[in-house]
Amino acid sequence: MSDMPLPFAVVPRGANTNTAPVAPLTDADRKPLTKKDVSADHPTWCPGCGDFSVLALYFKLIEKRRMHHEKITTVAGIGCSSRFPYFVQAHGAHFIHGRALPFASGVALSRPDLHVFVFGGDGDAFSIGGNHFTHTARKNVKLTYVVMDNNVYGLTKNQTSPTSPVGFKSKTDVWGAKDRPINPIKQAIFAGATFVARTTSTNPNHLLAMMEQAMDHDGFGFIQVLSECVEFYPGAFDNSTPRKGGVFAEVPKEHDVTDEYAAYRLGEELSPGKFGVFYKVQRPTKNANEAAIIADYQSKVAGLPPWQILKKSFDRMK
Ligand SMILES: Cc1ncc(C[n+]2csc(CCOP(=O)(O)OP(=O)(O)O)c2C)c(N)n1
Ligand code: SF4
Ligand SMILES: [Mg+2]
Repeated sequence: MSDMPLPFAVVPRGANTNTAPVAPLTDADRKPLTKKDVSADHPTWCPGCGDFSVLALYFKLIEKRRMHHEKITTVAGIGCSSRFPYFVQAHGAHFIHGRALPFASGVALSRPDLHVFVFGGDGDAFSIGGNHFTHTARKNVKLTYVVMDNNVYGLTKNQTSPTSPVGFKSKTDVWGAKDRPINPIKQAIFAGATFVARTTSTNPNHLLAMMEQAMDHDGFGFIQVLSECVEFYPGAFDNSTPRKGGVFAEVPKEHDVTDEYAAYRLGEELSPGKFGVFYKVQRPTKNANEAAIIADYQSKVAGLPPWQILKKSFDRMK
């Protein structure tokens, strides 16, 4: 809740807390943050991992959209991809495996001045976090969820993930995976996401464009980023990488992004499928719905802050 005092001080990592407070600068007065300003620890990903590209484009986005430290919020679960917040010199949380979305929802609902970005992997999103994915999508919480899909569990060293194709050999499927993989695009549309897109770490301009569009969307934005795990599933996305002989085919211009069934059919295409925005509609967000409830209640209780309204509700339940 925005006006509830926090029991701890929140400062960007590396910030000098001893300096006297200065008057807040307007965004126009402030230089855009460059990669140098927002890079934290050296990424510990394997050389060649697709996740590097997603991080580089996130830095570009921060610079291009003139986001500043106090507004950058990067949340993740657990996995190689989920190490993301460690590498961004701003506010963020590396949360529990599969539980990034509930945490991020709390931030997004209580801090309407922020745009929350959530990064994670295919296991994090669709396996252990599958139920959270469904419910965050159907509630249309305003945030951007970027799933770096490498079709494998990378951090735990090569287990079958929910997006691994049939036949994929891993430590958990030594004779080749038998189970039908989930289709993230169809899953997201079906669950109720209001912005659904696919991109790839090998096409930087496209990846940046998708992140920008998702950020501008007023609702739950989901992006599937094909991001190769060079260690445990090399070559997984060669069929969509032109320099490896693959085809990068964009969503046709005539596709109606508001047509749920058309989006679903387009999502049905087999790998590599199309790239771009499959689905985009406007629906009331959880944020707007909650804000309306709070405003309505505040009008009846002489402007109490949200946390006191909550406290009163809990007291009534005792
Ligand atoms: C509650 C819990 N269950 C299981 C694990 C072990 N674990 C850590 S990461 C991971 C899977 C990571 O795969 P994915 O989300 O696809 O991310 P990637 O490493 O491929 O980027 C698992 C099973 C954990 N850390 N916590
Ligand atoms: S194990 Fe795979 S996903 Fe993890 S850092 Fe290495 S290449 Fe990337
Ligand atoms: Mg993975």
